[in-house]
Amino acid sequence: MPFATSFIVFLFGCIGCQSCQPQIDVPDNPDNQPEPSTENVDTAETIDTGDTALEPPPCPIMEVEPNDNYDEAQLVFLEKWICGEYDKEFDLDNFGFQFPEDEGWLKVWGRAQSVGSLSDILITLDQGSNTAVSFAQAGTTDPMLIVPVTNEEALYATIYDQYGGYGENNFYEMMISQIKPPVEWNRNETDALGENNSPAGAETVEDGEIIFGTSSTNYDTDWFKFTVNEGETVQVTLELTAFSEGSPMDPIVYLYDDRIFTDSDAPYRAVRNNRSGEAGNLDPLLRYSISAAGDWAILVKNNGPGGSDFHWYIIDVSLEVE
Ligand SMILES: [Ca+2]
Ligand SMILES: [Ca+2]
Ligand SMILES: [Ca+2]
Ligand SMILES: [Ca+2]
Repeated sequence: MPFATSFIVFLFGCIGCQSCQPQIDVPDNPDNQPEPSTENVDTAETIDTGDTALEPPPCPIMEVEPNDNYDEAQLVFLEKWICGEYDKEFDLDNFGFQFPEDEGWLKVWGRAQSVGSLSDILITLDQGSNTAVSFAQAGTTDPMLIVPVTNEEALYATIYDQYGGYGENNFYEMMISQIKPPVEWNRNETDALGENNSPAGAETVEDGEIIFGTSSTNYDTDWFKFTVNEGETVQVTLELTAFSEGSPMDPIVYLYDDRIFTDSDAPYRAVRNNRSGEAGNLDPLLRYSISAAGDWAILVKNNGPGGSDFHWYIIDVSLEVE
C-alpha cells in the first residue's frame, strides 16, 4: 500500500512543521484534475495522544479558507470531524483526500440541521469521472453518501448550503471515513461493456440471488430475466437497497412479461419506485404473483439524475414457486 506508507510519512513528517506543502499524489494527473491546495492543514489537534480518557476535541480539523474550488481544496484526513462555516453567499468549501487502500467503501456524512445550524447542506463527491451528490437522508436534510471507491485518483468532497445561506448561524460538520460494505451480495451484474443494456442481453437470475450493480451512466439500464414453467405460480419479490444505505442512486424497478423480448414498446406489468409505507425511503420493494408461463424480464435503473460507479444498488431476488 504505497499510499498508506506515504500518508504516514506525510503525517508524522509534518508534525510541528510549519512549512510543509502537503500534496496528494495523483497518478497521471490530468490538467482538469488539479491537486488540492498546498495550504497548511492545522495538524495541532490531529495527533493521537493515546489518552482515551479525555473527550476528543469537538473539531479536530477546522476549515481553512479560501477553499472555493478544487485548486484551493483543503487537504484533510479520514476519520476526523471537519468543521466549517459559510461566510458568504454560496460559499463552496472543498476538501481533498486520498483513500488509504486499493479499494473499499467510503462514508461522507455532513451535519447541519441536526447540530442546530440553519443551513440546508448538500455534499458532492468527485473522483475522476465519477460524481455523486447527496441532498438528504430519510428523516433529515443532512446528507450522507456511502460509496465504493478506489485509491487510483484523488477524491474531492464539496459541501455547501444549497440555498446560499451564510452568517454565524450557517455552519456544518463533516466526517469522511472508511467503512465496511453496508450490504452483502452473492453475485455482480455483468455490465462492464453494457452487456445487459437490453432485454436481449438480460442476465438470467435465480431465486436467492442478491446482485450488486451500478447505474454507471445517465442512461444505464440493467436487464435480468427468469422463466416461469407451465403450471407454476411464482411469487416474485424484488427488494432494492441503495438510497437507504447511502447510495446516491434512486432506484426504480420494472417487471415485464415475454412480449418485451420481441417488442421494445411492450408495456410493463408492474413498477415500483419507492418503498410504500416508508416516507422518504426511495428503495422499492416489488411483489407480484405470476401464473403465466414464459420468460419474464426485470429492469433496474436510476430514477434520479446522474450515474457513475458511485451509484450502486443491490437487488435481492426471490422467486418462490407455489
Ligand atoms: Ca467556508
Ligand atoms: Ca469556501
Ligand atoms: Ca449497470
Ligand atoms: Ca446496464
